[in-house]
Amino acid sequence: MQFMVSVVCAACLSAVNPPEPLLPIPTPQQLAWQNMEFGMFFHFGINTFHNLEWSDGKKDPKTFNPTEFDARQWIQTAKDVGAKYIVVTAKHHDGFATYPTAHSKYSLKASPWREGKGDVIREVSDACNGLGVMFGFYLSPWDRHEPAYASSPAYDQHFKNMLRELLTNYGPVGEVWFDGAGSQGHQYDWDSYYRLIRELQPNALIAICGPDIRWVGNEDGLAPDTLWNIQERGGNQVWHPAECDVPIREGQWFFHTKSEKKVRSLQNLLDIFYRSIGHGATLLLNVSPDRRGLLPDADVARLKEWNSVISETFRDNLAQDARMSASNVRGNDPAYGPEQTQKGSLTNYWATDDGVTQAWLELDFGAPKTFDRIVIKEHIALGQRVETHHIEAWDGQQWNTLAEGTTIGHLRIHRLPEITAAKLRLNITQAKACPVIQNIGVYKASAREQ
Ligand code: FUL
Repeated sequence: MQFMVSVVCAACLSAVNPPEPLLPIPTPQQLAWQNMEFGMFFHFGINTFHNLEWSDGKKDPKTFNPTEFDARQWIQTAKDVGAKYIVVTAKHHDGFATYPTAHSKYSLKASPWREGKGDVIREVSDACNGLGVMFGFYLSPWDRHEPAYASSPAYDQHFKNMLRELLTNYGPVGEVWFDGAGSQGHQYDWDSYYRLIRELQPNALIAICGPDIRWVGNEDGLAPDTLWNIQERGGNQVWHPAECDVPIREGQWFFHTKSEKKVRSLQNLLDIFYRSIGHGATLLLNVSPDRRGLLPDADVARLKEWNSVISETFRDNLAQDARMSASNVRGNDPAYGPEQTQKGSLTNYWATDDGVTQAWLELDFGAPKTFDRIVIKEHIALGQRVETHHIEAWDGQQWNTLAEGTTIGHLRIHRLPEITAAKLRLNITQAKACPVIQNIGVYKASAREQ
């Protein structure tokens, strides 16, 4: 959910020092990625032509033959529904490369598609660059075709050869997705893969089997209610934000004919939105290109419907015109005052004095307003702090709790039963250090949400 960005940073102009970062904090690349919130996953390869999720590395490359392949349709659709990045399969577990690698015969060079001269990764990365969408690729470590897989050192070399091609021939790469599936018992020299990525694409984030982005732990698109970006790794606290990957057709990452009924319902996709992005994670939603090489019409229609409902819900922010107050303001300086959360910016925030870890922020609408969605963001550039909070509304006589929550992090959306109230409070009850709140939003959900 994007708030408007204002460029003037109030805290930067203040004589009062900003809060010290609470370590660990995100790298600039992680922070930029977390602000993206939503990406699209594309599984496309030999399996697309066999109604298979996993194949054994023996399917004939001649069966790879999309009839109307158009990567711009994929990326334009992704962009139209709000995705800021994509991840495309360059090689799945079957070993079939969707680009003309020099290191395996099992690729689209051996297919009839464009007489073996096509390159899915080229066209997808070009479309991304043309449309301003961040490009990423999936390269399966597990390989059921490659004979070198039997020997770890030989396979490490093979895998790095492919990585090198993908990291040098296709422009900027934002995310490299290393799937852990099928690799039980195999030794990989992960550190050497990471070094190569850092050397060739220093801005690329390494996801899942990697240090920059973690798997949320399920394929349902759901993040837990309490979501910390901070994780314990090898005795250290590190910033390791979560990505929720989920296919739009239940249980199917690759295209299958006659499976349109598996396209998730609008309400299911809305629930996924609230429980992934709305819990502070990033959502990577898989849409499988079909045998034409296009995103299927039914899936595209559902995506557009979903996006239009979300846009409608979050169009009018009632917090924008509210009178703001707070129990504590850092240094009593308006540069850290609660009004800063109304600017909808990435750099302005409300903060309390050091040592003040319980505080409230109040919104006075001046007249009763009806709402059922509350959006809160921490300024995670300075670390993740809030441990517990709740939302209260004033009924004319007293404050009543509408929702209780734990972490806030990059984003927290509370779905409430519809309520009419003139005043609302965000009450922070426990935090690791003084809270730093970047935005707050109050909305009434679209009638198309149930
Ligand atoms: C899993 C794989 O086995 C699936 O085929 C798919 O690629 C999914 C994203 O990750 O581990």
